[in-house]
Amino acid sequence: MIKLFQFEPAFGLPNASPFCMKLETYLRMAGLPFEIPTATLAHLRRAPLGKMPYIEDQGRLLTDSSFIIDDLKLRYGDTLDAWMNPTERATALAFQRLLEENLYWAVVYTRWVEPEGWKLTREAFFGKLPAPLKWIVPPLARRGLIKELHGHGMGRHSREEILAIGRRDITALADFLADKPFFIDARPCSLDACAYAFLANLIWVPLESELKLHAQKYPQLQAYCERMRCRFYH
Ligand SMILES: N[C@@H](CCC(=O)N[C@@H](CS)C(=O)NCC(=O)O)C(=O)O
Repeated sequence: MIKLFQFEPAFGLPNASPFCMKLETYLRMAGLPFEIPTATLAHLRRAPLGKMPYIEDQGRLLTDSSFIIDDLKLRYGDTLDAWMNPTERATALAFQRLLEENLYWAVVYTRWVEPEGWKLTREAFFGKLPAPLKWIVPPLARRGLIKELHGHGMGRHSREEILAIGRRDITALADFLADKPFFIDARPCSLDACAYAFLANLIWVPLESELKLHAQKYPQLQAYCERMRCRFYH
């Protein structure tokens, strides 16, 4: 059975990491049996690229949610995306990149840099660490994330600019989803695993960030998250 290594559930969500929640959602959507070994930060030390999620399957460790999904498709069949035409595939990839390579960093800013977000993030990811680690690790991790934000480029912008970038992405997602049940069509595809994980991590977290407030202006995004939850987490 596939072992899924990820952070422990937080914020009332399966995972506070959108990448972990994306992979868990994909496994559920594809109907692949998996188990989640007791989540602990110690798993992160075994992670092949130092990031979660990763899986252990048939004696192999695989990492990166997208590479894992590609590998699972090859070995267990592609039940979710096989129906898509090249234009739909290209569109799905473009939205995946918007979520993972751009909106993600605006969300990281609201969670790791803004003081209200940091309070919640600190508790969600490090709340269970024993002393003295729970005093030492969080500020180091936060410093690392701030460095990454700077390296990505997002962190070089002002707060207002970062929020404007995030709001534009959210508006694009809402406009493209419009009144469709799923992102590409009436059928869910693997982009929906990603979109749901990122949107739920905005709309359903107990952090009243400006990005959450913006996302909540679009009833279709809320209805979409509800639809995905009912269909794949029951
Ligand atoms: N491209 C990776 C991104 C995974 C990722 O960024 N994971 C973050 C959590 S959201 C992580 O494990 N960070 C821990 C660290 O950088 O130390 C994927 O798709 O799996």
